[in-house]
Amino acid sequence: MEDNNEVTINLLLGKTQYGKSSLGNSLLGSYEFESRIFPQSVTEECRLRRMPIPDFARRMGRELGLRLQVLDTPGIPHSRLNQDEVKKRVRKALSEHFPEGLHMALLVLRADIPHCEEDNQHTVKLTEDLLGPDWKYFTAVVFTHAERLEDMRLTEEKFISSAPKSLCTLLENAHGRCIFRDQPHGTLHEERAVLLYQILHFIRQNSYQTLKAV
Ligand SMILES: Nc1nc2c(ncn2[C@@H]2O[C@H](COP(=O)(O)OP(=O)(O)O)[C@@H](O)[C@H]2O)c(=O)[nH]1
Ligand SMILES: [Mg+2]
Repeated sequence: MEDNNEVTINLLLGKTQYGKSSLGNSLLGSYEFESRIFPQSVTEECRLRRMPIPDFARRMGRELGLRLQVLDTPGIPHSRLNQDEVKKRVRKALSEHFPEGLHMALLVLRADIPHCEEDNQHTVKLTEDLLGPDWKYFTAVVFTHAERLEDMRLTEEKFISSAPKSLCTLLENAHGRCIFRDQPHGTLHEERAVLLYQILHFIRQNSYQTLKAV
Protein backbone atom coordinates (compact mmCIF):
# COMPACT_ATOMS: atom_id res chain seq x y z
CA MET A 1 0.00 0.00 0.00
CA GLU A 2 1.33 3.40 -0.88
CA ASP A 3 2.08 5.85 1.93
CA ASN A 4 -0.87 8.02 1.11
CA ASN A 5 -3.25 5.09 1.57
CA GLU A 6 -4.20 4.99 -2.05
CA VAL A 7 -4.23 2.16 -4.51
CA THR A 8 -4.47 2.37 -8.25
CA ILE A 9 -6.03 -0.24 -10.49
CA ASN A 10 -6.96 -1.43 -13.51
CA LEU A 11 -6.54 -2.25 -17.09
CA LEU A 12 -9.39 -3.75 -19.04
CA LEU A 13 -8.52 -6.20 -21.79
CA GLY A 14 -10.75 -8.30 -23.98
CA LYS A 15 -12.66 -8.61 -27.19
CA THR A 16 -14.97 -6.04 -28.74
CA GLN A 17 -18.51 -6.06 -27.29
CA TYR A 18 -17.53 -8.19 -24.32
CA GLY A 19 -18.43 -5.40 -21.87
CA LYS A 20 -15.08 -3.77 -21.03
CA SER A 21 -16.29 -0.18 -21.13
CA SER A 22 -19.45 -1.06 -19.26
CA LEU A 23 -17.40 -2.83 -16.58
CA GLY A 24 -15.13 0.23 -16.38
CA ASN A 25 -18.17 2.40 -15.71
CA SER A 26 -19.31 0.10 -12.94
CA LEU A 27 -15.85 0.15 -11.38
CA LEU A 28 -15.83 3.93 -11.41
CA GLY A 29 -19.46 4.19 -10.33
CA SER A 30 -20.04 6.67 -13.13
CA TYR A 31 -20.77 6.63 -16.86
CA GLU A 32 -17.31 7.62 -18.06
CA PHE A 33 -16.76 5.34 -21.05
CA GLU A 34 -19.02 5.01 -24.07
CA SER A 35 -20.61 1.59 -23.93
CA ARG A 36 -23.38 0.30 -26.15
CA ILE A 37 -24.49 -2.50 -28.37
CA PHE A 38 -23.31 -1.75 -31.91
CA PRO A 39 -22.31 -3.66 -35.06
CA GLN A 40 -18.84 -2.05 -34.89
CA SER A 41 -16.24 -1.62 -32.17
CA VAL A 42 -17.26 1.40 -30.09
CA THR A 43 -13.99 2.08 -28.24
CA GLU A 44 -11.10 3.21 -30.42
CA GLU A 45 -8.74 4.99 -28.02
CA CYS A 46 -7.38 3.93 -24.66
CA ARG A 47 -8.93 6.15 -22.01
CA LEU A 48 -7.90 6.61 -18.43
CA ARG A 49 -10.35 7.82 -15.82
CA ARG A 50 -9.46 8.56 -12.21
CA MET A 51 -11.90 8.47 -9.37
CA PRO A 52 -11.09 9.32 -5.79
CA ILE A 53 -13.16 7.34 -3.32
CA PRO A 54 -12.66 8.94 0.08
CA ASP A 55 -13.33 6.99 3.27
CA PHE A 56 -13.46 3.73 1.39
CA ALA A 57 -12.52 1.69 4.44
CA ARG A 58 -10.87 1.99 7.84
CA ARG A 59 -7.66 0.35 8.98
CA MET A 60 -6.12 0.70 12.42
CA GLY A 61 -8.28 3.69 13.16
CA ARG A 62 -7.38 5.48 9.93
CA GLU A 63 -9.64 6.33 7.06
CA LEU A 64 -8.55 4.57 3.93
CA GLY A 65 -9.10 6.41 0.68
CA LEU A 66 -8.94 4.78 -2.67
CA ARG A 67 -7.75 6.44 -5.81
CA LEU A 68 -9.07 4.32 -8.55
CA GLN A 69 -7.66 4.45 -12.05
CA VAL A 70 -9.32 2.53 -14.82
CA LEU A 71 -7.84 2.21 -18.28
CA ASP A 72 -10.38 1.26 -20.93
CA THR A 73 -8.93 -0.21 -24.11
CA PRO A 74 -10.12 -1.01 -27.64
CA GLY A 75 -10.85 -4.69 -28.10
CA ILE A 76 -9.12 -7.27 -30.25
CA PRO A 77 -10.32 -8.11 -32.85
CA HIS A 78 -11.40 -4.58 -33.68
CA SER A 79 -13.63 -3.52 -36.55
CA ARG A 80 -11.39 -0.64 -37.71
CA LEU A 81 -7.94 -1.19 -36.18
CA ASN A 82 -5.60 -4.04 -36.86
CA GLN A 83 -4.19 -6.06 -33.98
CA ASP A 84 -0.77 -4.37 -34.06
CA GLU A 85 -2.37 -0.93 -33.89
CA VAL A 86 -4.46 -1.90 -30.84
CA LYS A 87 -1.40 -3.38 -29.12
CA LYS A 88 0.59 -0.23 -29.88
CA ARG A 89 -2.12 1.95 -28.32
CA VAL A 90 -2.41 -0.22 -25.21
CA ARG A 91 1.38 -0.31 -24.70
CA LYS A 92 1.63 3.45 -25.07
CA ALA A 93 -1.21 4.04 -22.60
CA LEU A 94 0.34 1.61 -20.11
CA SER A 95 3.71 3.34 -20.12
CA GLU A 96 2.11 6.80 -20.02
CA HIS A 97 -0.43 6.16 -17.28
CA PHE A 98 1.10 3.41 -15.14
CA PRO A 99 4.80 4.25 -14.81
CA GLU A 100 4.62 2.73 -11.31
CA GLY A 101 2.97 -0.38 -12.71
CA LEU A 102 -0.56 -1.62 -12.29
CA HIS A 103 -2.16 -3.59 -9.50
CA MET A 104 -4.56 -5.69 -11.51
CA ALA A 105 -5.48 -6.28 -15.14
CA LEU A 106 -9.00 -7.46 -15.80
CA LEU A 107 -9.39 -9.89 -18.64
CA VAL A 108 -12.99 -9.60 -19.76
CA LEU A 109 -14.66 -12.73 -21.14
CA ARG A 110 -18.33 -13.54 -21.70
CA ALA A 111 -20.12 -16.22 -19.74
CA ASP A 112 -22.88 -16.62 -22.33
CA ILE A 113 -20.91 -17.82 -25.34
CA PRO A 114 -18.80 -20.95 -25.75
CA HIS A 115 -15.07 -20.58 -25.31
CA CYS A 116 -13.10 -22.13 -28.11
CA GLU A 117 -9.58 -23.47 -27.71
CA GLU A 118 -8.14 -21.15 -30.31
CA ASP A 119 -9.80 -18.09 -28.76
CA ASN A 120 -8.46 -18.84 -25.32
CA GLN A 121 -4.95 -19.51 -26.56
CA HIS A 122 -5.07 -16.25 -28.46
CA THR A 123 -6.25 -14.40 -25.34
CA VAL A 124 -3.38 -15.81 -23.28
CA LYS A 125 -0.85 -14.91 -25.94
CA LEU A 126 -2.18 -11.39 -26.24
CA THR A 127 -2.16 -10.82 -22.48
CA GLU A 128 1.36 -12.20 -22.20
CA ASP A 129 2.47 -10.06 -25.12
CA LEU A 130 1.16 -6.88 -23.50
CA LEU A 131 1.97 -7.54 -19.86
CA GLY A 132 4.94 -9.88 -19.98
CA PRO A 133 5.42 -13.27 -18.30
CA ASP A 134 4.26 -12.05 -14.87
CA TRP A 135 0.74 -11.35 -16.18
CA LYS A 136 -0.39 -14.47 -14.31
CA TYR A 137 0.12 -12.82 -10.95
CA PHE A 138 -1.70 -9.64 -11.86
CA THR A 139 -4.66 -10.72 -13.93
CA ALA A 140 -8.21 -11.54 -12.90
CA VAL A 141 -10.79 -12.92 -15.30
CA VAL A 142 -14.19 -11.20 -15.31
CA PHE A 143 -17.09 -13.04 -16.90
CA THR A 144 -19.72 -10.58 -18.08
CA HIS A 145 -23.27 -11.62 -19.02
CA ALA A 146 -23.24 -13.96 -16.04
CA GLU A 147 -26.99 -13.46 -15.62
CA ARG A 148 -27.30 -16.03 -18.42
CA LEU A 149 -25.93 -18.76 -16.14
CA GLU A 150 -29.45 -19.07 -14.75
CA ASP A 151 -30.79 -19.80 -18.27
CA MET A 152 -28.11 -22.48 -18.59
CA ARG A 153 -29.07 -23.83 -15.16
CA LEU A 154 -25.48 -23.46 -14.08
CA THR A 155 -23.99 -22.17 -10.88
CA GLU A 156 -20.67 -20.34 -11.08
CA GLU A 157 -18.88 -23.46 -9.81
CA LYS A 158 -20.66 -25.68 -12.35
CA PHE A 159 -19.84 -23.21 -15.13
CA ILE A 160 -16.15 -23.49 -14.31
CA SER A 161 -16.21 -27.25 -14.00
CA SER A 162 -17.97 -27.46 -17.41
CA ALA A 163 -15.45 -25.14 -19.09
CA PRO A 164 -13.19 -26.40 -21.89
CA LYS A 165 -9.62 -27.28 -21.00
CA SER A 166 -8.07 -24.11 -22.38
CA LEU A 167 -10.37 -21.94 -20.26
CA CYS A 168 -9.55 -24.00 -17.16
CA THR A 169 -5.85 -23.53 -17.93
CA LEU A 170 -6.39 -19.79 -18.34
CA LEU A 171 -8.13 -19.64 -14.95
CA GLU A 172 -5.39 -21.74 -13.35
CA ASN A 173 -2.81 -19.37 -14.81
CA ALA A 174 -4.69 -16.47 -13.25
CA HIS A 175 -4.48 -18.33 -9.91
CA GLY A 176 -8.24 -18.85 -9.87
CA ARG A 177 -8.95 -15.11 -9.69
CA CYS A 178 -12.31 -14.81 -11.32
CA ILE A 179 -15.38 -12.61 -10.97
CA PHE A 180 -18.85 -13.14 -12.39
CA ARG A 181 -20.69 -10.01 -13.36
CA ASP A 182 -24.44 -9.88 -13.94
CA GLN A 183 -26.32 -7.46 -16.12
CA PRO A 184 -25.95 -4.34 -14.04
CA HIS A 185 -28.92 -3.96 -11.76
CA GLY A 186 -29.14 -1.71 -8.76
CA THR A 187 -27.12 1.49 -8.88
CA LEU A 188 -23.62 1.81 -10.32
CA HIS A 189 -22.44 2.58 -6.80
CA GLU A 190 -23.80 -0.69 -5.49
CA GLU A 191 -22.13 -2.65 -8.26
CA ARG A 192 -18.90 -0.76 -7.71
CA ALA A 193 -18.84 -1.76 -4.06
CA VAL A 194 -19.23 -5.46 -4.94
CA LEU A 195 -16.60 -5.39 -7.70
CA LEU A 196 -14.07 -3.38 -5.71
CA TYR A 197 -14.43 -5.66 -2.72
CA GLN A 198 -13.41 -8.63 -4.88
CA ILE A 199 -10.63 -6.86 -6.77
CA LEU A 200 -9.12 -5.37 -3.62
CA HIS A 201 -9.06 -8.84 -2.13
CA PHE A 202 -6.87 -9.98 -5.04
CA ILE A 203 -4.65 -6.91 -4.70
CA ARG A 204 -4.24 -7.52 -0.98
CA GLN A 205 -3.31 -11.16 -1.66
CA ASN A 206 -0.54 -9.76 -3.89
CA SER A 207 0.64 -7.56 -1.00
CA TYR A 208 -0.14 -4.48 -3.12
CA GLN A 209 2.70 -5.25 -5.52
CA THR A 210 2.46 -3.85 -9.02
CA LEU A 211 3.25 -5.23 -12.43
CA LYS A 212 5.56 -3.12 -14.53
CA ALA A 213 4.47 -3.28 -18.15
CA VAL A 214 7.01 -4.64 -20.63
N1 LIG B 1 -26.70 -8.44 -20.45
C1 LIG B 1 -25.50 -7.91 -20.24
N2 LIG B 1 -25.07 -6.92 -21.04
C2 LIG B 1 -23.83 -6.43 -20.82
C3 LIG B 1 -23.01 -6.91 -19.76
N3 LIG B 1 -21.83 -6.23 -19.82
C4 LIG B 1 -21.94 -5.37 -20.87
N4 LIG B 1 -23.14 -5.49 -21.47
C5 LIG B 1 -23.65 -4.74 -22.63
O1 LIG B 1 -22.88 -5.13 -23.79
C6 LIG B 1 -22.81 -4.02 -24.71
C7 LIG B 1 -21.36 -3.81 -25.13
O2 LIG B 1 -20.64 -3.37 -24.00
P1 LIG B 1 -19.33 -2.48 -24.14
O3 LIG B 1 -18.99 -2.08 -22.75
O4 LIG B 1 -19.52 -1.35 -25.13
O5 LIG B 1 -18.29 -3.55 -24.72
P2 LIG B 1 -16.74 -3.35 -25.11
O6 LIG B 1 -16.67 -3.32 -26.61
O7 LIG B 1 -16.03 -4.56 -24.58
O8 LIG B 1 -16.25 -2.10 -24.45
C8 LIG B 1 -23.42 -2.82 -23.98
O9 LIG B 1 -24.73 -2.62 -24.47
C9 LIG B 1 -23.42 -3.25 -22.52
O10 LIG B 1 -24.48 -2.65 -21.77
C10 LIG B 1 -23.50 -7.95 -18.91
O11 LIG B 1 -22.84 -8.43 -17.97
N5 LIG B 1 -24.75 -8.42 -19.21
MG1 LIG C 1 -15.46 -0.43 -25.21
